[in-house]
Amino acid sequence: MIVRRLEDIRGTDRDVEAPTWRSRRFVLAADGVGFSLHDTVLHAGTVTEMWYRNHIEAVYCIEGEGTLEDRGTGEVHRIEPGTMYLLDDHDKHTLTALTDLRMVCVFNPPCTGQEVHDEEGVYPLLTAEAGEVAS
Ligand code: 9YT
Repeated sequence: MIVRRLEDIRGTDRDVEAPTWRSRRFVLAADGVGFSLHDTVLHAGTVTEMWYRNHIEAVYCIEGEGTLEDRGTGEVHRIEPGTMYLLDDHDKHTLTALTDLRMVCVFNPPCTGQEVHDEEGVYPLLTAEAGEVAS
């Protein structure tokens, strides 16, 4: 059994800052369980284009308000606490944070913690061996 607390992750290499978000990674590929689990805050007033070409992601909003655009269909969904979206078809999407948006994210295959969004918002497919060391 593994128990981790947010305060233990803060300031470590599991606490990653990007221009529009900060993500605390509770579970990563190196944990060897087939998914990763992230607590991500998208900063108020930001717009983030993403496309997880290599991953399936489920996202559950626990704080804040925003919108999610499906760039394939043009559909726009309201995001608020209690809303979950599942990117089950590698959907290109845009997340607009009207306030700080706090999201619990699950990725399969798991993120290693070393991924960086490329210009299309894609994460490369990395393996635990290429990525971080288990802790
Ligand atoms: C909601 C979302 O996908 N944000 C991007 C960050 C990602 N969850 C991560 O790398 O932790």
